[in-house]
Order: sequence, then C-alpha cells, then structure tokens
Amino acid sequence: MLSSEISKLMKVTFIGSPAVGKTTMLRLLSKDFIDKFYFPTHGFDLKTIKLDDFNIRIWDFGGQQSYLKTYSRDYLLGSDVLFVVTDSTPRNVLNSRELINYATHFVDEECPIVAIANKQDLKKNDGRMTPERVENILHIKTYGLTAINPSERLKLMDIIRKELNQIVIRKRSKKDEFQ
Ligand SMILES: Nc1nc2c(ncn2[C@@H]2O[C@H](COP(=O)(O)OP(=O)(O)O)[C@@H](O)[C@H]2O)c(=O)[nH]1
Ligand SMILES: [Mg+2]
Repeated sequence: MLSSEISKLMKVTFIGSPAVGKTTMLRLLSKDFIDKFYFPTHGFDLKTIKLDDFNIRIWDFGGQQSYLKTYSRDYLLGSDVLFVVTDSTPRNVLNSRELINYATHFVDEECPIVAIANKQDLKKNDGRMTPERVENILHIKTYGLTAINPSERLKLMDIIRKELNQIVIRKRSKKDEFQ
C-alpha cells in the first residue's frame, strides 16, 4: 500500500482553552487573513487543507467549558493526532495538564498528544514559559509557536508534517506485522 493511500485523510484535532490561538493556527495554515480581534469559536470550525500527500481535516474546537463537557468525547474520537494548544502562561499550562488527562480517555492509545506553546512573542514581556519549560510540566512533546505571525506558517506546517509522517511509518510497520 502506498503511503498516500494510508494517509488519505488524517484527522488533526486542536483543543485548548478559549483565546489560546487555535483559530489563529487554522487561519495561519489556510492563508486566511489573520485578524487581531477575538471572536470566540462556538461549537467548532472544520477546515480541510492539503499538505504534501496528506489531506488533513482540522477540527478547531470551541474551548468554552460548556462545549468541552458536551461534545468533546465524540469530537476527539478517531483523531490521528491531537494538539493541545496553550498560550504559555503558567496558569493556562496547568489547565492544559487537566485537559490532557481528560482527553487521553477519548483518543486511541496510539494517537500522539502534542503541545503547542503559543504566543511566544509575548514571552519577554510577561513571564510566559518557553516550550522547554512547558514540555517539562506537561511531559509531552512541545513546540513553540507565534501563530499570529504569518512567517510562522511553514513552521506550523513542518510540525504537523513531522507528526503525520511518524504516524504513517507506524501504521506501515503495523501493517507489515500482519503480512
Ligand atoms: N500576541 C499573540 N496573540 C495571538 C497569538 N495567537 C493568537 N493570538 C491572539 O489571541 C486571541 C485569540 O486567538 P484565537 O485564535 O481566536 O483563539 P482560540 O479561542 O483558541 O481559537 C486573538 O486576539 C489572536 O489574535 C500569538 O501567537 N501571539
Ligand atoms: Mg477559536
């Protein structure tokens, strides 16, 4: 089987508290205009983008508590990779820890859970954490990002590509086991 067949459609899921930058990440990937005003996502946004061989469907989940409890279960099911987005403030990083614990119940054991330490541009001003510090606290692979900066588009694409390639390799070797 070709890798392109295996990877035809990938489900990439973004979760995180309101205002951490999930919708901005989606816009960054889809080249939409990035506005600086904040309109909270209600329910969820869904976007399909093409990245190399991958057709990826990204789910950006409205982070409001009410949605989290109501929909998150169905929403997380079948994710190929789950990104937990944080704004890198100590408080939000601690919240993310809870979110990760919660999410692990609803994604497959093999679904990677990866953190994005967003808003790195504000780090110098207000004591936000570096990706390394966030990684030490959350104990999951963490990438730094400034989603509001259009020049970070390739960086975000690389992060997603890297994670998806690892999944394809794993799926392939799993398939080989049965042949
Ligand atoms: N300074 C800064 N602001 C950001 C960054 N990413 C997003 N924002 C802003 O944070 C606010 C919330 O972003 P949004 O993507 O709507 O958050 P969501 O609720 O997680 O979807 C918006 O005003 C964005 O412009 C970033 O990397 N740096
Ligand atoms: Mg949003």
